[in-house]
Amino acid sequence: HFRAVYEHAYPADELMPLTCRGRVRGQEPSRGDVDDALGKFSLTLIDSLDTLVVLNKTKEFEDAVRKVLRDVNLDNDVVVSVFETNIRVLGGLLGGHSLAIMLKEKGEYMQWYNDELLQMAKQLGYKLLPAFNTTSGLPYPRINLKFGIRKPEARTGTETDTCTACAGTLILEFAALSRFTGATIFEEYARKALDFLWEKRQRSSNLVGVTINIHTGDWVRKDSGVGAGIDSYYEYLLKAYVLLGDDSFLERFNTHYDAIMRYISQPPLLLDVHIHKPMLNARTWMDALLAFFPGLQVLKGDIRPAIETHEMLYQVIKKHNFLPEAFTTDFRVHWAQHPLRPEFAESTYFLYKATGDPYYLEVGKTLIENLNKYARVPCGFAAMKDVRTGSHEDRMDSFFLAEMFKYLYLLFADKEDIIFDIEDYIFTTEAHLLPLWLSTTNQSISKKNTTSEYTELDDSNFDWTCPNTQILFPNDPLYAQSIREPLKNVVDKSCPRGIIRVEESFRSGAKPPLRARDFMATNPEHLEILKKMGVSLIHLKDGRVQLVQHAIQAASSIDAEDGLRFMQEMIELSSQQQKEQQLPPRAVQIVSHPFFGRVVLTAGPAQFGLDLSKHKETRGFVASSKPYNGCSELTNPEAVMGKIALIQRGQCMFAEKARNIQNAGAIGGIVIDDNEGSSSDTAPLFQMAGDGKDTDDIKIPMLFLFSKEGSIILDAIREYEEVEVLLSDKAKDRGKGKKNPFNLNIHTCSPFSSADTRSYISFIRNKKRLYRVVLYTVY
Ligand code: DMJ
Repeated sequence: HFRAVYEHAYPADELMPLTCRGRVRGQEPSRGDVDDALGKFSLTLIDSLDTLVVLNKTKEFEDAVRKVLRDVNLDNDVVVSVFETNIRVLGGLLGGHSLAIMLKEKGEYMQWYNDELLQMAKQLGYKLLPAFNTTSGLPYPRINLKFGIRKPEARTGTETDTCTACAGTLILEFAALSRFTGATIFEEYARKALDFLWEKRQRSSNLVGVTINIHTGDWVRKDSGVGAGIDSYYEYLLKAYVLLGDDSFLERFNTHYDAIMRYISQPPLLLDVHIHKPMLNARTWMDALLAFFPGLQVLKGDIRPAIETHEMLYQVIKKHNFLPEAFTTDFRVHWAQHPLRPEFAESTYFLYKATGDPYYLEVGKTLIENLNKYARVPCGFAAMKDVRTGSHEDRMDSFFLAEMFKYLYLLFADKEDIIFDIEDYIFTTEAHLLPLWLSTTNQSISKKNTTSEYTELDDSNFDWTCPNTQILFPNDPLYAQSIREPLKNVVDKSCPRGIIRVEESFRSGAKPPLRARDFMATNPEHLEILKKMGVSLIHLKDGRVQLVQHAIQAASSIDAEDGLRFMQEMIELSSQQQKEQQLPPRAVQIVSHPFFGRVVLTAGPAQFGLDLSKHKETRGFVASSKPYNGCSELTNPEAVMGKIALIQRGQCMFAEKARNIQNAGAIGGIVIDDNEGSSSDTAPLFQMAGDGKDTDDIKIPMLFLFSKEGSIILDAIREYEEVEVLLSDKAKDRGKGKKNPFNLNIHTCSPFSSADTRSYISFIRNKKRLYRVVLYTVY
């Protein structure tokens, strides 16, 4: 496969394995951010240099280094990602240099080598430095290799945000560069960025968000997990401690780790939460990047949750052949692609090293078999476009050779198969090898003293010790298996056998500590009780709240039963309230040419304004309001006067929008969802609630359309300008038996089906909020 890269792609950055050619940026259709890794610097060649040595391809390594020195230009007029260039190219050059000097010292290969890769690394390091020219010290996300930043020719430098991992994954490469060369500036810059992120952590939860403003330090995205956008920030804090021996990095890592285990870890799941309200889950799905986390937990010495999460991920892989880019909490595919990411192989390698359990070799074998069976193509390995269909994408990212090959090889390699002692090195996030002796070289940058800023963590888990298999598995070779055993069917989709125990539990008449009718999602005490009962609260994008119970996450079996009772009460409350509060969907019908009433869009009603079920329909031409969100007085009243105004959802209450368009003279309003891709086919309709005040002043009818339906009207305006619609209770030609969107009381098989299981899905309304209840029960 290295040969395939040389033959078909070199000197291009990446191989296109389906068409057997190189991917040259600018010559292929743009793929957006993904292309920011491509700097016309033979990315795959540099990223895979040290893999060649690990695989004992020393001669090939020597040739590859010569090619890099002869052909690679780091001065291209191309805008690249600072993060990707650092981990793949700077890391690749430094990993190559580390092994080149190791080989030279051995006296056989690389005798001619005179630190040339290091000189290239230094040149690249200086090219990245202008990115740090911000008051915060956080780097800009992109830089032009030739023109730097901000100059007009640079075509970059106007960005305001970056991801936490992007700003926090520099210290290993930058410190190594400083220590190899004696130029301290690199380590200083990387430290400054890390210091700033630490300062900005959310102080009550000790979590960081996904995206931060590089000028103000404000969190732009306040959700927090261990996957995409944050992952390697945590990894580099722990590894910086290992490589540089600076205690402050370990203290920071431990503080974050404590928060992760408190809020994000919901074994075997790792679920994103809000940094300000860490008891609230922010998502119903997990991304594939978090698969590195069990490997990091091994390095930290916390093996039990590492085994649990890894086992859950393995079962997802067995179900879909690969880890989908994102999957739901009930293990369905959320994003179907898989770009041959190495994170799971990485964790498998570290777990095998920690446990010696041959189970992990079996896991590795499955990974290799699946790669050969589903991803191998004549010119290499192709990314999966959709793990469900097995379709391919013409893409083989450089990390496939840099990381996947390395970790899979190392998993099966004996000590004698590797020509150097791998234990003398640390793996960067791109699996490049940096020698641990750097910790005692050129230490001119002052270490931060440990200060009272760090909370004492009262837990032996945070001892200043390295993981030790003797302590981790005291006299029990079956320890890892005993942790995996209860999880062995966690993702299994086989149907449960019975529900007797659930019903028995309810017949006993016991009441949960929190009654469903009293529950308020804003009450912190209620949230505590929920957590104890294994019930997670997830805020959905459309404003609803989802309740999910995983009985295995409850504090005890009694709490789990309480959780069940609570969920059962919620379901009962739901069906009761559904009966009371059901509202038939409304319709927006396009009646003008060329639609003539044939296009009928399902719309949600409002709890205020003209009730279309009691009054005649409203007919009128549509006009977009300005501002489009309708949150302030309209600047185009002449355009909406006597018309039905279109307004975008968000930024203020529905009632406020209604008042603003009514004041401008509109005869009705249609609010269009701002969640791209939403549709009444896939999301349940809801009523637009008032603002808690008297809404009698709102006289015009208001309807809600999801984004897909809304864009039909917007497209029609673009094409025909004059578009007339009818807002009504129900269009006359609509079929009867269309399913009631509120009436979803579905019994399905739970993914947690190690034994008797049952799940319910139901939509309920409680205290004017719509809840979706999903109950997973495990026995
Ligand atoms: C790699 O480039 C690195 O591991 C990075 O930290 C995130 N993940 C990709 C591969 O998935």
